[in-house]
Amino acid sequence: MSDLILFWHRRDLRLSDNTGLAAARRQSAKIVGVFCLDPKILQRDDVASVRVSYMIGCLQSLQERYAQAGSQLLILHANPTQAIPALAAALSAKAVFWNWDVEPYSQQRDRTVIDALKEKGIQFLEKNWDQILHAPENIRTGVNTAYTVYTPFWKNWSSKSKVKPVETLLNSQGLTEAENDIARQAGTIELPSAKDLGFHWDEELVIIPGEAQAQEQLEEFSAHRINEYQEQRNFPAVNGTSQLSAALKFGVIGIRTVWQATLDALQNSRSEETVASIRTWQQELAWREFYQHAMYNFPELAQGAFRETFKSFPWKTNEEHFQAWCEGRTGYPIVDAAMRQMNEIGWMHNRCRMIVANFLTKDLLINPQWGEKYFMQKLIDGDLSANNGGWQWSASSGMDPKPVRIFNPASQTQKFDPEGEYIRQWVPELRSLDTEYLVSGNIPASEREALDYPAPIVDHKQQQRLFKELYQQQKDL
Ligand code: FAD
Ligand code: FO1
Repeated sequence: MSDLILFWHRRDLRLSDNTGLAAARRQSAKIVGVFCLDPKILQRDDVASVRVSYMIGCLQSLQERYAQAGSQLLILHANPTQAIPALAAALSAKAVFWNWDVEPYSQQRDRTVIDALKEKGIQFLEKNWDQILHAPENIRTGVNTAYTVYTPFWKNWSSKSKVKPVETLLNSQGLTEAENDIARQAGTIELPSAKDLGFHWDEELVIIPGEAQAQEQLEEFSAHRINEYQEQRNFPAVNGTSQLSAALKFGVIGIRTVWQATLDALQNSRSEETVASIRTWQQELAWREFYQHAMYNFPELAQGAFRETFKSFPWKTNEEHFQAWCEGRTGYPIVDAAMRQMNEIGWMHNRCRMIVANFLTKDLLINPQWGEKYFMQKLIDGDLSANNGGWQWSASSGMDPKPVRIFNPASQTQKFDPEGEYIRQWVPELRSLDTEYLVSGNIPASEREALDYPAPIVDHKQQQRLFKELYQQQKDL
């Protein structure tokens, strides 16, 4: 057995502030990375081309980082439950290390890998968290149950001290020529392009892949925009949020580094407003963690509604309405702008994610699982826990103490896109219309027809009543 530790990357595509990688480096001077392109994930029907393109870009950049450190990132394209233990055995690695993940698929995959490694007498790192600041086991209610409500979760979570960023892998020995040959025989390949894997994204990526870019984005945001976050974050026409979600999804930046940036910003803060803004951004990071803990504690969330009332809700199955929603042709300008933003660039502003999710479930009365899947098919940051959490929150089917939440598209536009700037950007055929029409959504029929813009596919007031009736019936069952 050699000194080699294989480090298996999955959604931690970086060398800096990586807890598992730092633990590996403490135990050995020879760390070689491996990423396994997993057909079980890549062949699912909810994988966005834009997300795979971003991931491949991050892998390219990670390969460069490994080369600079004196080592390499190997690539496999196979079932990891066989390929990872087989590669480790072929290279006589003493251990395989990786960071744990909350997703149900991950848990099952990793247990199988652990069994195979045990059989081969290869060590592994026991349940090491990296994506989150606190292990789910450490954030429990007074009666030792998992939280199902955000506010008390936040109180507990934010009161706990947080680990500082861990050391970056700066140097490591790599494989010898002979070991490289062995690795090739064990199935390692050159990194394919997203296209080679069947994913076509020809547009420029809205988020540039790679660790250096994510770090730069964090520095830029936490030096300036974080101070106005509370005020700016709700306006989709404004660049008021960090756009770090894809980097956080794939662990292209470490969460401890992100948290430290908020502490530094607080320290430099000169007014109550900036402190409040930074705290608000910290709360968003806590939402991310709340949903990850929730997925870990209640894996059944991935299968459907959390609340009993919604487990057998009579959702409509109107394919035409669903298609109009997907394409951004509902006749509701704010909904259409948002869907077109996502279809075109693979990212959507949070305010708009809430508006369109609310519209699909409360106005079209369509099962949130349809929308959840469509989001996963389109988003660069598509993430099971955050997406499922966001959809269940919007559908009122999840962990939200408010029984029913209904958004009125016109009042949302009035509050958050009062000049129709965002609508004009994403629905070009409406650019020349008076702002009043864009905001109210009451576009005269003659204008609509001339612009080839659809009439509203449903009536908001009527659908709101219908939803409430159905909800009441379900509750009374
Ligand atoms: P910022 O406002 O800068 O927030 C910083 C970070 O905090 C984000 O990058 C993200 O990691 C986290 N965060 C912020 N808000 C939330 C939230 N409500 N829930 C969980 N984490 C949050 N986020 C995803 O990362 N992936 C998804 O697939 C996803 N799907 C969503 C679906 C719906 C229906 C809704 C309502 C929200 C969804 N979100 C999802 C949460 C949120 O919309 C995005 O994280 C946010 O818009 C990303 O932009 P940002 O990085 O500029 O966020
Ligand atoms: N992780 C992998 O280890 N291999 C992959 O091929 C892979 C593809 C992929 C595509 C889209 C996406 O959103 C995530 C992807 N991931 C991949 C990361 C994945 O989130 C983690 O592997 C999880 O642990 C799976 O539960």
